[in-house]
Amino acid sequence: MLTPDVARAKREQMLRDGYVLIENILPEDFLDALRAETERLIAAHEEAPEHRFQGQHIKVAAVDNALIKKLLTWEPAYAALAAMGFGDFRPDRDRPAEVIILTKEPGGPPLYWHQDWMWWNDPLSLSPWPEFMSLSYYLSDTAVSNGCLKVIPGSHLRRFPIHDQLVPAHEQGARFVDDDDPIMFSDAPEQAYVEVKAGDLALMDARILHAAGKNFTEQRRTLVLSWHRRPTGTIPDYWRGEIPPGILERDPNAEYEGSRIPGAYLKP
Ligand SMILES: O=C(O)CCC(=O)C(=O)O
Ligand SMILES: [Fe+2]
Repeated sequence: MLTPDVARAKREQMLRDGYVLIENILPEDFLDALRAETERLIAAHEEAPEHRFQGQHIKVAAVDNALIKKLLTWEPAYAALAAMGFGDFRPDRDRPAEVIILTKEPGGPPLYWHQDWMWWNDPLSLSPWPEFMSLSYYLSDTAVSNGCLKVIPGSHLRRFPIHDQLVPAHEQGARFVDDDDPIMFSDAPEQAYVEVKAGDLALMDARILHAAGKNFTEQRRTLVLSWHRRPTGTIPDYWRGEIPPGILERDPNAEYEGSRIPGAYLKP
């Protein structure tokens, strides 16, 4: 269990940097069961060419899979979130509770720089606290050698030069870039590597710029990721800071056209 001080420090890191690690959330027997289940699902799946930078890309709904249901209701994870003030995050309400199994295959390519926020026209993009985050469980230890995650801390709230040089994420273009694209696979001066132990829980604000390296090892590096959202239009109980006028004045009934391209709401 996180002590109140540790939980607060982790929340502060999440708000400031856009990511944080919560160590040792899944025990070894649960990890083993997830390894066996993901290997079974991967064996029955054919990796689509457009997913090669993300590896296998398999969506599994909790209603279809007891082990995934167990993961998406895993008490130690949700207790840690609650201790941090993130107890109102739930699996994304726009679709059934699900995970995405993502991999780096042995020798697999790096993943391009991108962020996963899809509502840059919505003033919610100004939120100083997270509204939409990924919960990521890596099933093996990660390091630069097997293509660990890298992030640009603070890039969820502030525009960095690389924001204006990227091809938009995933289906909007990045899936089709050349393997040697000099920007999409670059080392950014501000980047930080996120090395994890199997069983840690990694949280990322959907707005943060992130990428992953090439897997130089002979072992598959598997990640089970799920998107979680808090109730839109509410202020978190822990928030004591100023509330951006754009958030206060946001019309909850307006239709904001989706966009993966950070616009005027992301300021330098
Ligand atoms: O492979 C990883 O570590 C990150 C995956 C990711 O960010 C994505 O597929 O959107
Ligand atoms: Fe991502």
